[in-house]
Amino acid sequence: MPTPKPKHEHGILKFPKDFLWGAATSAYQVEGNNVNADWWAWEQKLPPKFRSGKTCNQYELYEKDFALIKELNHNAHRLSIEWSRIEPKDGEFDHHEIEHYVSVLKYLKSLNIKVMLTLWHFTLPQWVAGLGGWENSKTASYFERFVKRVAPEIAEYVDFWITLNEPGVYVYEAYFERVWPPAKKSFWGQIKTTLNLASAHKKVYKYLHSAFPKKPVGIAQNVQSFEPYHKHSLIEQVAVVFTDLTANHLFYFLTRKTHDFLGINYYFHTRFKDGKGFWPEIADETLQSRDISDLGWEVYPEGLFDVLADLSDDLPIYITECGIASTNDDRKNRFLITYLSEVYRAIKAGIQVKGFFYWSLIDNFEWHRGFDPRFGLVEVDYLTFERKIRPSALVYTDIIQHSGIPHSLLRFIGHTVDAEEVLEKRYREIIKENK
Ligand code: IFM
Repeated sequence: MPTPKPKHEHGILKFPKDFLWGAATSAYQVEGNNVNADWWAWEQKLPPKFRSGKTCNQYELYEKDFALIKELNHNAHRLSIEWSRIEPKDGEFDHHEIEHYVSVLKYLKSLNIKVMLTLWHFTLPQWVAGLGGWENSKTASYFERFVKRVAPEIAEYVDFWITLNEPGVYVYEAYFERVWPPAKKSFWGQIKTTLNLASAHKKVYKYLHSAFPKKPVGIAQNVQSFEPYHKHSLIEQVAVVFTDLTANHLFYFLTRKTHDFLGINYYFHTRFKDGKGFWPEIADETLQSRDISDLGWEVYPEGLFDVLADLSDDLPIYITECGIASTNDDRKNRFLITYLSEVYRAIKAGIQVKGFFYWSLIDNFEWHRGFDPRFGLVEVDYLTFERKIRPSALVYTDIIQHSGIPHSLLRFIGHTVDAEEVLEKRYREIIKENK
């Protein structure tokens, strides 16, 4: 006879058996010493606090980090390779660095982890930037040449390819906010960059797809949940439709028919509020007393369901990034439980969500914001490079081990429950080792 459930306890919110559970990183943000990248040159002009330096030193410590992945029970991992290491000069490939990545990926595979590999995550070799970066139409061919050189050497250790990470965010930060290189005010620069990124994706997709037909290819696109502040404001509705089309759908449209899956990175919920000007303003979350991360980004799990439903079509969807910068681990716990509950809801609604990669496995270099934002499931001490598993990492592990969200964790929503107390019973060993 099955043991009856304790009173008031419901069953686990079960995810599909083959669901991918993992976390994501990018090479420049965790490896350290990427001296041939355009970002490196750019950082040298900034105060020391904003320079990546050795960041988490994952270049040397990757085995340690991958052991953590295993310990935390992830069955998948998303990471990237650094173009500027592999091709530091035009057409000159560093065999030593290719070998390094072969070792990295081989090790990850030996742990029986599904590997999702990003080929471009915001940084360019300095020589490419010197020739005009993504504004130069030849960059798409340089990128294709790089991929054709490296992919055959690493393909056996890769399960999914991501050609580009967040092309729209790159254009926004580099040409609109101008806080990333090339930090240029140029409308045409934005247009050319967008089109050249789209062309790069298409070229590389075609190559990878025919060379390695069994390995799905996609991009990781940053998508936002947009809403009008006032239900009946026409101009706010117009702003929502326009921004949804340009920010969420345009790049997919420019690269249509060259995706085997949709990779989506979800962080933002934006409300447009009619203000003094012609175009609505973005409403300030802090003024609305909403729950926010250490970066001031709103915690809005429902938006994840919204973007999944908005983008859902015939293709499988992987949530290639979703995470929170917070030193308050209770907030991180609630984040994981509530956002994953939305993923559960989406799957129940028939949306083909196949995996979730929390951003990020470890704390890392958050671009122009430096090291203060703490996104990691694992805390990094930037002086000693020591890693320490946060209790929230164990909440994620608990979900992974249940292949769903158990009742004991759902209790966190709306209540303050001491995570360590709940988890201690299940993960006494890991908690002890990390104290
Ligand atoms: O750190 C970044 C990552 O490089 C791309 N997606 C968003 C993350 C958090 O800002």
